[in-house]
Amino acid sequence: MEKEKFYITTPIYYPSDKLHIGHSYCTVATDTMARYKRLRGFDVMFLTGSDEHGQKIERIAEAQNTTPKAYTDKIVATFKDLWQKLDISYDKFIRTTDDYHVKAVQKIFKRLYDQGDIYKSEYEGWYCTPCETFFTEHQLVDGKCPDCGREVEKVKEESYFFRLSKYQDRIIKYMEENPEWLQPATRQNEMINNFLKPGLEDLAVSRTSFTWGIPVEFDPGHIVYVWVDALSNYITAMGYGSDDDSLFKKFWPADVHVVGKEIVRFHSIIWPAMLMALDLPLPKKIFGHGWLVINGNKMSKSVGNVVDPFVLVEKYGVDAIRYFLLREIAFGQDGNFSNEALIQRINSDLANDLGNLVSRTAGMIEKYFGGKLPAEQKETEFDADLINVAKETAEKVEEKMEKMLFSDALNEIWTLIRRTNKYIDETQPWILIKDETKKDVLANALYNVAESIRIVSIMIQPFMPNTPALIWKQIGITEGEMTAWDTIKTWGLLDRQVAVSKGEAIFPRIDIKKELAELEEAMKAAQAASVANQTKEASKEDKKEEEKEEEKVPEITIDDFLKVQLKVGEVISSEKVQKSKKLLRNVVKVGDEERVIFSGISQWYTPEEMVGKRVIIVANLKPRKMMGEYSYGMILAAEDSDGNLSLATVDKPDFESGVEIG
Ligand code: ME8
Repeated sequence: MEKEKFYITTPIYYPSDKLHIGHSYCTVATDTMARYKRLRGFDVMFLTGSDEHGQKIERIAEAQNTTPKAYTDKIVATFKDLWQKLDISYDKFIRTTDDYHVKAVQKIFKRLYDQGDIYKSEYEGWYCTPCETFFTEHQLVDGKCPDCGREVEKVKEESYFFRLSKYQDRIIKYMEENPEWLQPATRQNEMINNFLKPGLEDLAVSRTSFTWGIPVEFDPGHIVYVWVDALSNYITAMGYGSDDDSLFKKFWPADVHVVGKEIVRFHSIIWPAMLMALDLPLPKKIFGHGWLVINGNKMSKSVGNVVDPFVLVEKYGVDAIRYFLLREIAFGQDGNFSNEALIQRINSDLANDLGNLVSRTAGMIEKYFGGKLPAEQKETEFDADLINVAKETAEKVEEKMEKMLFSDALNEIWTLIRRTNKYIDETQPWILIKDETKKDVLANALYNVAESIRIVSIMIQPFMPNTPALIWKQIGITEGEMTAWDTIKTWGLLDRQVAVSKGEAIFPRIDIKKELAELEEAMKAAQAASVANQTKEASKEDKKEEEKEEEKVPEITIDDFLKVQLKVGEVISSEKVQKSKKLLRNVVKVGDEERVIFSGISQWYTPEEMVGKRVIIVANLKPRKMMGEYSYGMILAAEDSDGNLSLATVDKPDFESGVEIG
């Protein structure tokens, strides 16, 4: 019987010379899904690649005194190296500089032109080079790029336009009829309300002011807009527009495009419109994941807060990193990255829960039975529940994986791991061993634990490509029938006379104090150069403080004021901090981000009163550790002479959050 196909893609990456763990997140998640589908018997096509054209790359190459192609060749090599280190099992890697892609994009452009979906006109507007995106005047925020906040450039040039507006109603209808198409569901509402309903304008799809791109075949002074070039990769990689389109026929439409939330707009509006114009079916699903953030800011090279994935993999191993990324952050939401959280997860989930379970079990079978369980075994009263939890876990894991809820799927697997550890505590092998007549009960208990480990080891495969084999070695099985995915639903497949060979700990514990101290040391070293300077500054600061005291309310310049970034935030949850009389822990939505902000206002506001309030926050305040957690900003309030407190707020109750005040 022919296998069912599954086509999954990551975005194609801009060649950045600073790859960070945020980039890896999307690819690790996509890889996990691809591995899962392969294990379930699908014929999988997993596509990734590089998005190499555009003015941004042209300028970087120029600055580095090299050609764009030489620059991208170098970076693409580091991509491939990173994907290898992270065990990314892609089936195809497309480069937009590949000849077949260039030719196919030219054909696509020509076809759209011939049929009237692309026409020539003049473009006047704003262009954000880092985002490679055009904006109209009214789309800018404070005259800056609405996506990244950077400067935009005025461009006026002859340009080809794609009739995006023509497809607006069809896209809205499609989204409304297919509410599961764009995930998570909130992203769909955002697209409809913020972009589609206000009206789409035709899209400038060619440039003439630079040359690094795919020339329009019939008008070579024009370069194809980089997003039209890039989005086409999902079909050109399968041979669309080439002499051999058999892969395209087999795999299109894609089952899912996995993309970061900031590029959902391109994938759910421009891409479907292009496909509709080409008379092709739309991808079956688009999943817009959240960002890895550090102290509330998206990890990105321009912010300067990137964490190097090569270093992390080297230090903690690839399986631990993959586990952390998918366990810690609910797929679809933003999640904070910290070394502390990473080490804690490694110690508690991997070393304690899983690692310990495996080594304890192999150790006991070795110690009590010389490495092999006897055939005589007798059931215990605790078996039924363990077996039941294992069965339920198998079902739930599949259900969560189908929805790409990776963190939830891992949570289910860990429920079984913890239940198995509890089963050991219930059956107490160390007591049973003392009673010669209970050897059969002991053997049965250890068998059940080993069988549960087998089931766990199969389910973790999509997430952790290397750990399962280490476990199988310890419980005496090899990859094959016993490790096939479907066997997770059948209890008792493992040979009752399990023969173990205890090995090294699969996840050694990390001394968190020592590790964090080392990291701190490294940070201190980096700061050392400025220490002397700081001391000088400190005495100056003291002086300034005294002066301030004298002045009471010092005058500030407009420049001083502009240093403070005030923003509108919406409190989406709030709770009292247990050990504090004054503090509330608020989660505040500021545009796309969610920040934790502590505020000493619990005497005046209950958590219930806080939720839904639009507050004014100081957004660029250095994060402060309070009650063991960082607070990212300050909520502004005024206190009168009677000690009454009132929050500063905006006077329209539904005012958009994230907007800057000034
Ligand atoms: O957008 N956390 O490429 P890109 C999570 N070339 N994901 C992150 C992240 C972070 N901190 N930083 C980046 C492009 N990403 C286009 C795509 S597709 C036809 C063209 C993710 O290299 C980001 O969300 O800027 C995106 O999904 C991917 O990395 C590539 O980003």
